[in-house]
Parts: sequence; structure tokens; C-alpha cells
Amino acid sequence: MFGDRTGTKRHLGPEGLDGLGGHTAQQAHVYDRSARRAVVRTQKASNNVGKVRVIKNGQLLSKPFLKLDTDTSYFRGVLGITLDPNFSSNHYVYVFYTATSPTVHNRVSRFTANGAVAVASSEKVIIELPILGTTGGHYGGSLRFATDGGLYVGVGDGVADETATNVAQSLDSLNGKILRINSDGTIPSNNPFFNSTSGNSRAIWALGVRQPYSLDVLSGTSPRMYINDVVEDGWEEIDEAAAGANYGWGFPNSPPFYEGFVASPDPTLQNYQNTVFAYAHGTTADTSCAITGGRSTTRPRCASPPSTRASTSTPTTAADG
Ligand SMILES: [Ca+2]
Repeated sequence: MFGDRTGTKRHLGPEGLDGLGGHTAQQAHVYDRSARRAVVRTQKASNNVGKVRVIKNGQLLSKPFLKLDTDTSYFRGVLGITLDPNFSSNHYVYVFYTATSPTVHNRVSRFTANGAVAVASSEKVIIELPILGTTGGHYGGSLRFATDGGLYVGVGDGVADETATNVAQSLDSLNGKILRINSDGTIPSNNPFFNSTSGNSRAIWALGVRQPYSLDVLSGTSPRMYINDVVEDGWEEIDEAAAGANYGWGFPNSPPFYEGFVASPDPTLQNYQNTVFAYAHGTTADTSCAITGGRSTTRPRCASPPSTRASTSTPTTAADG
């Protein structure tokens, strides 16, 4: 079915595969070498079923690869997918989705493929994420293996009203973080906070993100990974991933939080890493796009300097998510 080299991109919005529309119709694509694709799709439906569908040779297969009980309220649902680097031999597929039992929360699970369908009851939970609140929030959902073998997970701050908390700065929460875990769900002992935290917090690899919808690895002799982070109403960021980095969201303890390029970061913010590129929102359809997807490439198509940005934000009517 799939190959072993994958990339991901996500779309939110009305361009659903079968004409599914609305804010909660969500898709992720996993490509293989022969351009066959797996598509994650979740649909606002009375039975809250999320599906992973396969496109083979340009045709959507009628039988879903996987069906999951999920919650499609707010930004929830089936939010991310990636393949194991050794998929060709182990057939593992990883999915980030909103689980409904015992309490609504996000989860990363591993499933085993048998051709174009998942083996029944093959789900292995890789990591359980925090219980969700009763209102909306930012959940991220990006999944990507890096060349070090680690599975990187982008988790949003989970906050409906970001003025209420700085959870992305707290090592006591998995929200607002980039996690690094092993493919079997264990936590690498060389994670940057492994020895200074306990439990699942040891999976925290970087902090201070708001809504990391996607991340991608630039391969090569010095692999680099980039995080695409939807920040507040005015700015979108592309951040270069680094172990232990703090990307600033949720700092300081009360608004205005850091977002975009910060010219003079507070020296008390340890390991702060400025964005490598940020773009401001306009108020038109062409200039108000949230950074919900993105691929990393070595092709020098559009070198641009970082935007200059102070630490305050100016609310606009631009896209947010
Ligand atoms: Ca930032």
C-alpha cells in the first residue's frame, strides 16, 4: 500500500475530498514514492466517526483504512497521520486523534496495516494527551519521524482563550509542546527535560508553541526540522526545531504574549528561539491565511528575512485556528 518515505500536509476548510465542507472537515495526506496517498478525513457527523481513507492509483478506495470513534466538535477529530520509517517491513501507521473514552482527550496510536486496511484491534496507544475542556482549543496534531528515529508530535496549547493561561510555558503540561517519543511509546532518555521532569512530561522536547498544525524534516547530512505554528490573530511562524528550545508562546505570564519575531527578548526566558520566518496577516482573503500546512525543501525558491515584530499583537479579522 504505502511506501516508506512520507511527507504530510494538512488542510482545514471547504476543500474536502468528497465535497465535505465546514471548519471541522479535516484532512491529512501521506505520500509515498509512487504518489499513492493515504488521506485522513474527519467529518462533522451525528455518529462522530473519523476515517482514514486510501487513494490508490488516483482512486478513492471505498473501504476505509480505519474508522475511529472521535469527537469532531471545535478543532477535534482525526488530526494527523504518519508512517513508520520502516513501514515496508513493519506496516505501522501512526494517527493523532481525539479519543472519547474514558474522557475526551487527544491520543497518538499506532495501527498495523494489512494492505489497504488496518488490522482489526491492532491499535497500540503510544501516548495519551491531556483531557480536553468543554470549550474549544488548539490541539496541533502534527506527527513526523526525524532521522534520529524519534516520533515528533506537535501539541497545541489546548486553550480556547489564550489570555487565560500560559500553559505552553509549563513543563507540567504536554500542551503547547513538541514531544519526542519512541515508536513503541517509550520516552527517549536523552530528551532535554527527561531528568528534570517525571511521567509523560519527560517526552517534552521543545515548548512555547500555540497551534503546531504541521512540522516537517529537511533531510540531508545535517537534518533540520521546521515547525509551522499558527500564532495569535496577527502572525504565523515557521520555527526551526531544536532540543529544549522555547518558542515563546505563553510568555510572559499575562498578555501580550510573545509571537512573531521578538526584537529584544526578555533574558529571563531561557532557551528562547526566535522564529526564522513570520508573516503578518492582512485582512483580505489573499493575506489572511493561517499556516496549517507546509513542507520543508532545500530548493532556494523564496529566501526571506524574518519579519520584525515586537512582543505585542494587534487583533485583526484574519484567519485564526
Ligand atoms: Ca514564537
